[in-house]
Amino acid sequence: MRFREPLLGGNAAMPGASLQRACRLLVAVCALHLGVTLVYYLSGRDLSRLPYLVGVPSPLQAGSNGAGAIREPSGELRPRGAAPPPPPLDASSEPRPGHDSSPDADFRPGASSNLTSAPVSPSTARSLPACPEESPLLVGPLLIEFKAPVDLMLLAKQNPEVKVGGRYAPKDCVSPHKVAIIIPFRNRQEHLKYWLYYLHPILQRQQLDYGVYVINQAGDSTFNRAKLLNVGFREALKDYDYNCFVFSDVDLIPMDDRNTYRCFSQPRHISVAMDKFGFSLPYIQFFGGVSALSKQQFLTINGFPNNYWGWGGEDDDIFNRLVYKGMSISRPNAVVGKCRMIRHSRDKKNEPNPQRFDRIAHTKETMLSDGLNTLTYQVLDIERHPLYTKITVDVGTPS
Ligand SMILES: [Mn+2]
Repeated sequence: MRFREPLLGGNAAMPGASLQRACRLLVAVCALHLGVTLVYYLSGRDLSRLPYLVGVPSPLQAGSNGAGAIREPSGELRPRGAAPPPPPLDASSEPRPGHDSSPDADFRPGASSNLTSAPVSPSTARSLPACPEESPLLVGPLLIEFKAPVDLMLLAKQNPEVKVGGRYAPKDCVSPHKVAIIIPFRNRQEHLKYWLYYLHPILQRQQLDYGVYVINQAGDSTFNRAKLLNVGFREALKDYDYNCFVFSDVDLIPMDDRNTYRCFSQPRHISVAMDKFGFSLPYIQFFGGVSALSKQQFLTINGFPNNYWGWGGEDDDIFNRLVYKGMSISRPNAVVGKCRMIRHSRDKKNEPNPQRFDRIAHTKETMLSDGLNTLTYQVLDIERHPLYTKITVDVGTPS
């Protein structure tokens, strides 16, 4: 600093006017260089598109991020919880720019990956940065209650960024978490409405690239939760290259949006502190309610068992499969992991399964001969609703 003062002051502190002029020139060149570098940096670090982007406010800077990020969470802390993100400044955020199929792709903000894809419109081609490790949109504890009825039409309007079939991906960044949420289902439309009401805003704030799949068991024979989950895994993969699967009961709602519905290096148990169990685990091996497995983790255990008919046991079988394959369970803490279950009476045709204890005792032998590799079912119907995809399936009857 001290060296420059005489220069900038213009006093004849230095010997020789020509030397002084040369120094000024040098400073000017440096300033120009700095300026140009800054422009390159701010224009999305995409060198090839500089001429196009200069002077065009990038969506990242131009408010959609800020406005969305700030307004959305503030509404969420209050009872009117599911206040949706405000309507986006739509910049043709059409389906997944430059999608790539590697499950754990490293989404660098660099331009190269997108330049290799087919010619597309400028806004689609512009490379998005990777979403941050932890979403800045999270608000923490949520008030969850089941009083006011939910209007699905209104709810869809409140979630304008959710695409038909219940698909969503962040507009401003690329999420590495391509999550299919699989909900085993039969005759619980009222519960589903609450689930959609609370979860869509949460999942969007978690910056996940997700889709919601309701797997509806046709007919009225005994319910088979685990088989429906297997069906969901297989059917969702026909839609999109999901790399993570969250398996959720329809009546469980997280009470804290820091409990991220995504996958981890080990299988994740998500519903670790249910109100039903006094906000703690009923037993240490408990893996029921809501859990998340990466595609690879799911494949490693041959999926879930297909032969647990009626209530109970299938979650313990899944836990055993994971342990036998050398995995451990990842969990959030009991504060972040709090969740509410919608109170209900036992469903018809979902009586406790008397065979469950015997089956759980033999997981090690049965897991290779019962699972994804023996899964058979018949899809009867696929409905794409605004906030979810409903797949009605015939899973057969107990043999
Ligand atoms: Mn329940």
